[in-house]
Amino acid sequence: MGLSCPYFVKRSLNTSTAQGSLEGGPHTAIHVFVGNPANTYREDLGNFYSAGRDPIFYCHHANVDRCWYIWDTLPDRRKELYSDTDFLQSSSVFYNENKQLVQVSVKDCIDTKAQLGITYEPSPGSELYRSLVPAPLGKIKGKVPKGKDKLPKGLSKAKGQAVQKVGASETLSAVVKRPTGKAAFAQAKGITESQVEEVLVLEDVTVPSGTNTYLAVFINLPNANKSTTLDCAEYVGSYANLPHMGMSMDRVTDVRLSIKTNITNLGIEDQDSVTVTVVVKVLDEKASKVSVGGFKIEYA
Ligand SMILES: [Cu+2]
Repeated sequence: MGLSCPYFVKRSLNTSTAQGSLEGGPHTAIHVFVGNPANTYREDLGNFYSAGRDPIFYCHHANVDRCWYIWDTLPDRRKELYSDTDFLQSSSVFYNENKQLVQVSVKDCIDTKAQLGITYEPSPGSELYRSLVPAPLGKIKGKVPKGKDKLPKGLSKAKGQAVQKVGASETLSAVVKRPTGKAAFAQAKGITESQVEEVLVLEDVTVPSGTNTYLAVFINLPNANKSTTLDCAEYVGSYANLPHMGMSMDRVTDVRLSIKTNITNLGIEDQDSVTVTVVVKVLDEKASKVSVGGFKIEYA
């Protein structure tokens, strides 16, 4: 779907890497929200090393698997073969029910039904979610503010690759151009125009080591803030970071979020650009700053 990238530590700004949207968004957000801020390292669920001590860990990860399955089996999803050998051969080591270490690679468990014997009951909640068309909140519906002058006071505008700091109580907005040439892109990829995804990329999102973070991203809602509801047409998605005690490295990653259904639900297909607003909803007091290197929108 173009929402993911090879998953490795980003060592240079020329390297494109991003966590999967499911992992970096709803998966990690639960860790951040359930972890106890009264504990030094937000144990149990809020830190990588201790998360497995919380019984919720197992329900939560089973549900993440279920979300993947629901997405993977959507009838209208663009099917792409899982062909990347780095992905298929990546593996983890677990203890089995007999206390023996076993190594399981992605290719051994990618087909949950055939390889693991797992299926999921159809859930009325999933159907509700699939058919949900959230309403727009913004008063600027149908109009994108053009340029810095039109952005509300107090918001900074991202300039190219310049690093923008997003503080604990701040938001960051930028006017970002949408791509052109959808027909040619579709033709080159051998898909129909309606199958082309439009992906918002927050480039080089940098989270200082040991920081619990939750960022919410909106389009065409420059006044969005910490209290803004997420069940609106402007809400695009989220990115959360889970610290790992003992790891002293800033995390740098691109965050890729599909804005295709937002564009449709907002009725702004004919607009050349959108206003992107990043809101920090959770940030450790211990942490200094989170920054975003730049914004772009591309087809996938
Ligand atoms: Cu987890």
